[in-house]
Amino acid sequence: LHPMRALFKIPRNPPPTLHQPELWSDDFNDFICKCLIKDFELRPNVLDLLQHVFIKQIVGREKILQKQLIELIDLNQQIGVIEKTRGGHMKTQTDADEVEDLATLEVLDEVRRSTLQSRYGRDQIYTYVGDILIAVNPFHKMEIYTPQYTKMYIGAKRTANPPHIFAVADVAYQSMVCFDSGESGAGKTEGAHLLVQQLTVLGKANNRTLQEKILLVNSLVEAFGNACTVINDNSSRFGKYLEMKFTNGGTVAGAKISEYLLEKSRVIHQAAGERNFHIFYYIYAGLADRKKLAHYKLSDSKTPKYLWNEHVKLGPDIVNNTFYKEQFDAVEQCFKVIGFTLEELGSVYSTLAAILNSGDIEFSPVASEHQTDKSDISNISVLENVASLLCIRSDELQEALTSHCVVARGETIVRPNTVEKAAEVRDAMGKALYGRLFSWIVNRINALLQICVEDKGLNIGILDIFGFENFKKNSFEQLCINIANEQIQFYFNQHIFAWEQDEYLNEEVDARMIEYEDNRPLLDLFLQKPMGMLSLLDEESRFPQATDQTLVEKFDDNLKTKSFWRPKRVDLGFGIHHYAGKVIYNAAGFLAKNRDMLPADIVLLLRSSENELTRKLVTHPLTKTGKEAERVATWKLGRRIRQPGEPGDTPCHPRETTNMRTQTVASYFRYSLMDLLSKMVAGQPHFVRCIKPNNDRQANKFDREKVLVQLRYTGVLETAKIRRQGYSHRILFANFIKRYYILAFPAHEEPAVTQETCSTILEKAKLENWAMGKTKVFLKYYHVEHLNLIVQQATQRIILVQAYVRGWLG
Ligand code: AD9
Ligand code: MG
Repeated sequence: LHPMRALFKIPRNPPPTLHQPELWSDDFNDFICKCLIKDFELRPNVLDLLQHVFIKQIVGREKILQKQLIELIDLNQQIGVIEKTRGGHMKTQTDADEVEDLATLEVLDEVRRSTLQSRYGRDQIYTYVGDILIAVNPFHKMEIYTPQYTKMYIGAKRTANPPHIFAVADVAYQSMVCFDSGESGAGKTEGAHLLVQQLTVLGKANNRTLQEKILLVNSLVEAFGNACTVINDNSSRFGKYLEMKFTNGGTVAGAKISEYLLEKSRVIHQAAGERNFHIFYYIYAGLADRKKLAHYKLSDSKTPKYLWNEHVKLGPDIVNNTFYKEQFDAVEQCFKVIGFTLEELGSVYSTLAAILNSGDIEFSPVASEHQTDKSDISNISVLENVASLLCIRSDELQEALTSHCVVARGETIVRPNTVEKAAEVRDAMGKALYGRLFSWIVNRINALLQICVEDKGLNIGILDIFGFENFKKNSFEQLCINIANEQIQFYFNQHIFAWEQDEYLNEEVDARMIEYEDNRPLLDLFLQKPMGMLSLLDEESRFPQATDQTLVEKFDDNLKTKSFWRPKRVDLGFGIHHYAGKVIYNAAGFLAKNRDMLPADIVLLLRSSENELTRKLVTHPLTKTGKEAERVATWKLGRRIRQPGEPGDTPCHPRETTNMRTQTVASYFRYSLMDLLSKMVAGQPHFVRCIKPNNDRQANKFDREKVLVQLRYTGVLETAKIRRQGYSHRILFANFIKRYYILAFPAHEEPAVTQETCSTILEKAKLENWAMGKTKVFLKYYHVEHLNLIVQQATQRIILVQAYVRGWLG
């Protein structure tokens, strides 16, 4: 043992490094005050140089040395200040490229972006901005999701490993994770998958099959809810909220999916270059492979109309596609593992086949002198196929397609449908069947995965919705999608600001100084009752005489805000200045889409099906609330289906007319949004902001402009703005004084930890616009920059003095 160690009780522990400044600075104060040296080795960088000298010279010279050491240590302490501030801010400015958390940067957008870019160039696709994770789509397979990575992130401190989606899993308990961004194809769905993967490992179930099932659920639901678009081959066409339940012991105990806003219109029509939902192609190829096409009334040479587009013109294209076949096998396997019965599976296939067949039903005008608006079915065999797949009577189906009920003079009569109207009913049936099938599958999955869940256990919600959309032509679907994004953006703002505001409130700091882009007025524009856009839409939808034109005029008359305008030269056009940019919508079809009417004849007919699933699709209390089915069911009780051969205008039972109104899409949408919001509010949300680096889906290509636009959309730049406008730094009095007191007080003095001391320092530094809380100093980013700068200048002088002291001691 070195005699000095014994004498001064120098610990044998390795000296703390410069990276642990908090360890040495306090000890140093102690060291000065209490004895000459308590822990010599705590400051190796300067003092170890002097150690030998000190040991040699100490005997008999304690008093002098003590004084000199105090001086020296004082200087060291100030050097420490510098190192400490460098560690926080100064260093990060020069090393912006290395930064893993952009929130530690005090620099502007340009650097943030280039930080992302340099990181991306090194395949570091994840970066934090405070508690937000930014994920830049790599568009190539990365080796960072292996079991080793899984292990590495389990239970690790966030700072211990590079940013990663797996790190989110650990902090996500009892909270929700939101995947949302401005771009389709940015990687939300992929990210959500990875997160679920990690979560199922974390929540290592005794019940291994449950774990597997939860992983399968995602793929299954996506086969039905995703489709190939011009932007993304696997684009989510619905919003998905997956809740994973854990026991108090942290074991996965169950899962529940909620689905939002499935884009049903895709079933009957796809935009140029786009496709129908994946499952249709899978089933087509899969059934062909098993020689079962004929059983499901599908042809191997003629593509159903609903699947026809410029890429897939011929049956064989689909039939011979091995990828589709494999996917079909995979989907079927998922169904089976999750617990669907073979009978249910058969019914699902029949329903899908019925939808495909129904698209091929053709109508022709009936040549008749008096009733030119009548229609007839030109290909009865197709109609019969549909009827047989749905286990309903074909004559009744024909009747339901080619005629409808109207109320005239208090009496309900059956009127023939025109060819156009009949085609509308056909398409409405296809859309409704698919939408309800999707909901039924989701509900069934929920029932099968709802195993022994304790209510008290932990809950993690993962939200993966479709991002903000702005196409050449934007319709009702885009409006709904964008309102949903607006709502989530609002919540994002709330979350970021609520946190700030709370802190200001607690600290009694005047919070009015913070400005931010609040999209609340826009949400009111959409959602307010009774004068918001959705309410106006519902109101107009109730008038039989209303048209899309009157709807737009109604908007124009009632929505008096800068965010809404009517562009010239676009007949049914109206513009909305969304949070994420300006979008011009075309109101053509809004009323019909909002009414989303499935003629009661069809509902009644389907309910008479001999197939249990078909019946369930129209009676099961699905997510679209049981009310609709109930109302229709009441109405249907009195409905009598006209037998073939009966005269055209047949009076029906008066009860049929009671409350035929079903829930509109707008009101259902509002309900879903509120539901979603309540879930978000209930938990502490974590945001994952997915960024698409280029439009070509290419690896290693970083389009700077594109990324900047998205950073704006996703609010990352907003967050930066918030930080600049608000007080980005809140420093406890004691820490503040420790760091900056040398700017106002002599180095050896220890000023009291009070508001006054802090004010003195700030005034001495000639700073303005800071705020004083009860326990913290509130500073803007530039205040800190300035303070650090003048401390740095002071240090230059100290270093000179130090050199002198070293010389003296040497
Ligand atoms: V949309 O709004 O649903 O149209 P998403 O969900 O944002 O969109 P998605 O997750 O489907 O995009 O990602 C698009 C494609 O990017 C995927 O099919 C992958 O090919 C690719 N991708 C995304 N994330 C990753 C990743 N972490 N690693 C590798 C990825 N590839
Ligand atoms: Mg997606």
